[in-house]
Amino acid sequence: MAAEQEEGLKLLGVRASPYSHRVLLALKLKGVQHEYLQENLEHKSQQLLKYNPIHKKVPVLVHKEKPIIESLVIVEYIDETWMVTISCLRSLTKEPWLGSGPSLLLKSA
Ligand SMILES: N[C@@H](CCC(=O)N[C@@H](CS)C(=O)NCC(=O)O)C(=O)O
Repeated sequence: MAAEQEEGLKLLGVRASPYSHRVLLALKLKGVQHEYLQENLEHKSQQLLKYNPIHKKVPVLVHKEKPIIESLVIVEYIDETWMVTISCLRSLTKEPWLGSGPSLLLKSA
């Protein structure tokens, strides 16, 4: 289910952009696989112009060909779309000394 949801997920961003970082961090925290497409704001790509034709800004998250713009809106979308998988919690469950505690956290996340 999660892998299916992640199919065709692209992030158009710029490394130096704090807004792009906000989105990257959210994807990382949730452990969501995606393709990162580095933009050059001096020469905006056809993809950026296609997916954000009015503002022509990054970040843009493209999920199943649907563009989502504005970093805070994107973070909210990520949070609502990938409710359960939080990679840092997932890795905690591999620690034998933690028992089943984090599993409970995962279920309620
Ligand atoms: N409010 C927007 C701000 C996005 C933004 O300003 N992005 C800048 C890069 S940091 C950009 O794409 N600028 C290109 C331009 O203005 O032409 C968000 O939170 O996503």
